[in-house]
Amino acid sequence: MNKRFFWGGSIAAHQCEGGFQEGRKGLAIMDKVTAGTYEKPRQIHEKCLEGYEYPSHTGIDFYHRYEEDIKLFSEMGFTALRISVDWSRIYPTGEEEHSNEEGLFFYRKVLTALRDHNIELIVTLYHFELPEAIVRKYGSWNNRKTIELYLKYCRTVFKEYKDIVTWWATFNEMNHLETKVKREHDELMSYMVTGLACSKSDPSEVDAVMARCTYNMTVASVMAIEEGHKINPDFKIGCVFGFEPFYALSCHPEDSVKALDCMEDEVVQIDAMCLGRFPERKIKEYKTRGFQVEVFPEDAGFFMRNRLDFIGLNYYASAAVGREPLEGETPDMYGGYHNPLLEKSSWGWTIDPVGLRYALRFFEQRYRKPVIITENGIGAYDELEDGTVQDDYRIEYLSSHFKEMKKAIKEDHVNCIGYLMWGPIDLISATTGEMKKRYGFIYVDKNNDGSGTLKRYPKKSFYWYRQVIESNGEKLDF
Ligand code: BGP
Repeated sequence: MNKRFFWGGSIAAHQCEGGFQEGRKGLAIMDKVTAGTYEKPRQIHEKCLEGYEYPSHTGIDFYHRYEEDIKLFSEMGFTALRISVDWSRIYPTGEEEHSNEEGLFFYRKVLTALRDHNIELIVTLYHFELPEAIVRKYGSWNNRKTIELYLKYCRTVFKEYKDIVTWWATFNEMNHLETKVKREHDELMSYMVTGLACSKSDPSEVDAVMARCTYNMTVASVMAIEEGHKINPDFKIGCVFGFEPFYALSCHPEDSVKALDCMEDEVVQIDAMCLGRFPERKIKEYKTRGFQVEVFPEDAGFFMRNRLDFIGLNYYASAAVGREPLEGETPDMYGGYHNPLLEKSSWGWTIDPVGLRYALRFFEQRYRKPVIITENGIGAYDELEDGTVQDDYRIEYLSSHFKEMKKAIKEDHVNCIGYLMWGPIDLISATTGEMKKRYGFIYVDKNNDGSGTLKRYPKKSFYWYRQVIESNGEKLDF
């Protein structure tokens, strides 16, 4: 493994910060989503109501405890941490003439603390954090006005931190719009990515709206790359995608074609940002389906001039598909079915370490770009006993994935330059809104109903990951 390999973790503002009414932060889309559980879906409210728990309001209180948390990451030997900046802390409604100094000051403190601990900063500019005023006033990414507002926000953040941040990601997982949202109009997923809940849109319009959001966000990403490189040509600007390899349910050739179709859906925007043009196959599809997607003549130039410096890969699971839907089976988050040969996590996510190697190879063959694994991990029920958690299951999950990542790097010569574990400290689950779905090396004493001391406790995996990092991925035993 390269000596400068990034070893660390990823967190997102709305899942950890809290302090939602502090520092003149505006209301963001996830501030209106309630807590839920695996069985009880999160609700999206028009306005925050009395008597409901909205987990983003308090998060794990990273807003006040970031110093303590960064110290713990440093004790594990992290060489990189991916955080997100919450747009609504910088421009509370998206439209202010001047940026919010308090918001910029907060992130400067966090970034400086990371720097002081020799932790490389990787900053995501949009991780499901959109000022809700933009949704109400302009209809979110369905309107090109949002591109303009996003670029203004990006310019502010790029300029403000140009001397301390090199690594940026324009968006997190916008590609879900082409998977679960397109196939099943998944409400929470469409809302997380755009602030528009599919089920609340006019059914005859919803596909066209999502197609426009897909296109506009993709253009916004390449435009932001251009802006960023103007501000500092040394910036490394990437984009983060959720990717699930699809296997064919049988060796029927058409099942294989179906699996390929599903993977192609997942990479529409990666193709656009790496290959220099928005995929022709999509433009044709939009036309055939009668959607009016506004394509400006200058867009082609932005795609051509601005390619990603790296790809961020969020990998959790693989899935299987066949020609026909499987009777009685519910498709997963990306629209695939559970592979009967593999185990599932307690939340039904397929556990497939080999899928990580497969995904890395797929990316290498298609794009030949550096890849950072920007998210991976397992959500599990943890028991705090005597001030720690014996989380052998987490260690087992991670070490099996590391073995496959190492094969991809050493045997397949994939250019993977870092591994960032999702949620190195327990935080709010995005899809279920609960605390009980824990990923971390550090346990946070907080319950689903918001109660708890918020005290932090290193788990067994904390010491194990430290040994992995210290040995640069060589010592995986425990
Ligand atoms: C990714 C998101 C993260 C994170 C992760 C795990 O798709 O980028 O924000 O939450 O999934 O999902 P969950 O928290 O629902 O377990």
